[in-house]
Amino acid sequence: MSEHALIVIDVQNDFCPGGALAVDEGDVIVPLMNQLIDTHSHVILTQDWHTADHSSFASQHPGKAPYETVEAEYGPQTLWPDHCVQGTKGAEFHPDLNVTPAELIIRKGFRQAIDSYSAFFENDHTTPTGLAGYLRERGLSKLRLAGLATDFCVAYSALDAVAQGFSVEVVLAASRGIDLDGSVDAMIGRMREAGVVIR
Ligand code: VGL
Ligand code: ZN
Repeated sequence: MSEHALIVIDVQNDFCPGGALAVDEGDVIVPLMNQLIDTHSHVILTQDWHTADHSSFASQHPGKAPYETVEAEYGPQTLWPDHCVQGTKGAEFHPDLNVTPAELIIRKGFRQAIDSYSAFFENDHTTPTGLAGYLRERGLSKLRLAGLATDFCVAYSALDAVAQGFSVEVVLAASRGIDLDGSVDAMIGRMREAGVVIR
């Protein structure tokens, strides 16, 4: 069993083919993710969990379309199709994901006025989710991250994790990206520069 804590990012129906914000091949990672889950003694899941009127949804901004950007109080915010609404099928984990061994599920993006890509901080980069404190109290300093999407929730989680002093690996084979204007390559570059080990 690896001593790394595995953090499984947002493997939810809405990020898989047929979902509201489908990531290409988002479902293809599930068998490999299940192998990773089997070989880690600490497994943590994250779950994007938005209110139906969430401010990151283009539907809440008259005249705006998905993938456009608005200026939020905390800075620029990309607008998305409605996705991962609390209590819906789309917000559920992929049905084949082995969620049973998970010791913690961190939900994020549940406050209407603020999005949260990172598992550690909301998009204001100051409101903590509590995950860093959890990991520290449990003595878990080595993290391995994978999931959806490489260039958003995986990348921002990895960047925050190194900034918080954790040792961080991202497993690309068990991740897939949204890729807006080359954002996958850009975010992989930012992660490497910050000291994230890309596997
Ligand atoms: C995500 C966009 C909006 C992600 C979540 O999980 O990467 N991306 N909400
Ligand atoms: Zn979201």
